[in-house]
Amino acid sequence: MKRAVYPGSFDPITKGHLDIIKRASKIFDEVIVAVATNSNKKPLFTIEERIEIINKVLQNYPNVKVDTFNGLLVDYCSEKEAYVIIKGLRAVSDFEYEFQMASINKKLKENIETLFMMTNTKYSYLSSSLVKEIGRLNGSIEELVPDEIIPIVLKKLNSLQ
Ligand code: COD
Repeated sequence: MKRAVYPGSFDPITKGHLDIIKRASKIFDEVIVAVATNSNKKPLFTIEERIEIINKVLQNYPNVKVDTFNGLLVDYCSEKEAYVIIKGLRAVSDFEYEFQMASINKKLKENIETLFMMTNTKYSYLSSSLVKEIGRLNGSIEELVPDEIIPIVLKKLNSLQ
């Protein structure tokens, strides 16, 4: 079975993430969307909330699983017998960081490949941070996150104000 891991913070999942997941699910037998629990970023949603949100969005994709991991990504991949890490690339600005990550991951585990997928151009500006900032400032997030999670994101942002 060709299994790939798509790791991230997904705080929250955006239409850009979803586009990568949908495209990857056509290439691999199974895609694991792996939510990192040890991110340095201060999250808006708890890990449990993020898993619930992602499951809601991906309920019609039977070959996509949602999971969490802590520790090194490559160790998690080995444990799951997944030898491909999927990353999304938006712009040149993503490249330097992602190149560094792919190189260190290759050094840590040589049998694991990082596969980069170019963003759909209509989502090339999109990030979870932008969604949070726009929502917090009462802008429309309709084009940015999947429809079914808009109320969840707005409710969470409002609860913090
Ligand atoms: N279009 C396409 N792709 C996108 C878009 C978009 N609009 N937005 C984001 N993406 C891609 C990102 O480039 C990334 O590949 C993925 O989607 C997830 O994005 P985020 O922002 O949710 O996730 P990050 O960047 O915070 O995730 C970082 C990791 C958790 C993957 C990383 O920190 C990690 O691997 N941590 C585990 C510890 C480890 O092993 N570190 C490396 C060795 S030191």
